[in-house]
Amino acid sequence: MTLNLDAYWMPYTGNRQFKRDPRMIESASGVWFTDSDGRQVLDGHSGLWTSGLGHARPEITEAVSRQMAELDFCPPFQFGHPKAFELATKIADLMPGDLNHVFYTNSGSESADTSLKMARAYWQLKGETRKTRFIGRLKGYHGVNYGGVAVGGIPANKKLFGEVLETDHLSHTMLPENAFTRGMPTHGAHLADELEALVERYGADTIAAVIVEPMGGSAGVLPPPQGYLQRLRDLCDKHDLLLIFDEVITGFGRCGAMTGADAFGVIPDILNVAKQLTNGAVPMGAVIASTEIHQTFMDNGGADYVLEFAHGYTYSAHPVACAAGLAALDVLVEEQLPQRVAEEAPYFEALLHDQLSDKPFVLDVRNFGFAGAITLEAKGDEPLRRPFEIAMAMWQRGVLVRYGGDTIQMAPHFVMQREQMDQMVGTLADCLTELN
Ligand code: PXG
Ligand code: PLP
Repeated sequence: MTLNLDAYWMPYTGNRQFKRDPRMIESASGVWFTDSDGRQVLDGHSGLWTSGLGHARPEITEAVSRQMAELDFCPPFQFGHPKAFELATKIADLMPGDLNHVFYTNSGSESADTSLKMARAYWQLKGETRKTRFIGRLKGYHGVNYGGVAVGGIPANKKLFGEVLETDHLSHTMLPENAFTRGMPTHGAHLADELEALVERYGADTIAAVIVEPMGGSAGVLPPPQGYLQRLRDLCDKHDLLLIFDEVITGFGRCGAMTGADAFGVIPDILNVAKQLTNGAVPMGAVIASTEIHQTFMDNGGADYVLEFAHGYTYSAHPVACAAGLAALDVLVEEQLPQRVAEEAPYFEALLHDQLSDKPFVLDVRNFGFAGAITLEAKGDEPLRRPFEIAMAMWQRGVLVRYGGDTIQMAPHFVMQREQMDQMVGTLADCLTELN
């Protein structure tokens, strides 16, 4: 049977090129995919930043199968099931500071929009009814729903869709003088001071929150400059703005700590997760709020049978997702994988910089934890073409990496062995040389 490729309109994909030359993945195990030709392909991106524990973990597979048979669905509005509470407690225990209250979503995009609604509603409940504006950051990615797109800072994601929120954006932190920095750049903390100018322009009494990824992911791995996040935190405190960290990529181990907040030593008021929460096995996200924010909703809820937050998804706290999340977080903690990432990150860092910095077209190499990216010189007037061509050549040679904008991105599984990292980065180095 030949597969009809016509009906499926693929997300964030060049559909015409894909359907001409499909890259079909049929199974996965550990750090390996098997494609439709039976080839073993090294997964150099942990799925889509999702699957740090390795694919098809039996602990998760078994928990999900058991859950399907036991309770396949439970209405999340007005009813609950034990695993939703158990998982929330576990997540809260893993979060820094007093980030203790977990609101479930089904994706990073839903987490973004949930966090924005939570922030605005918080100020409404406090009587600060004018605090409605959001500050994002250029190159920021907060998913594809309308709120997330508005605070996001990637022009191609915004161009055709219109604006629905009052936003403004801080500059991004990818300074030319930081090119080829290993880990966190030394320059750029001053860019956080732009928040002062925005407060000056709009008034703190009109700004609800600042939302940033502690380490930029989608735009091609942007570790925060040293001191930058702390300055943002201080300015948010000074002007009474909520600070939201979008940790959809950095949450649960990627930075060599449980969260980006832990890795960089700065605690937000709201922290968004998705992806790694279930190891990618079942869609799930969450927004974790501080005690103060949660309590504000509870205190203003009116009669106790009346809902405090008019928000939620049919699939919030889905039992199968909760089972997957419980199993995934158990593995993450028991195998001490955030620590393993921290221990192995220097090896990955050295590999990236030593193997790639001197290769043709490479304008920058960036890394932190188990995240790495290179920026490539435009091919004529086409900045997107070279990363695509390189990634296709790598796929031919049995390594999957992500291409996006003018970057190639790598995200080793937390369990990846050094020889597999060697293969991944070595294949990239070869392709850069040979496609010259
Ligand atoms: N916030 C952040 C920080 C993300 O990285 C989302 C929100 C949206 O999550 P969902 O689950 O709605 O896709 C993300 C997702 C890449 C890449 O190339 C990264 C993401 C999505 C697609 C591609 O790095 N991150
Ligand atoms: N659209 C319609 C017509 C619906 O009935 C619902 C949910 O009941 C939704 C959208 C929202 O779906 P979800 O809760 O899965 O986000």
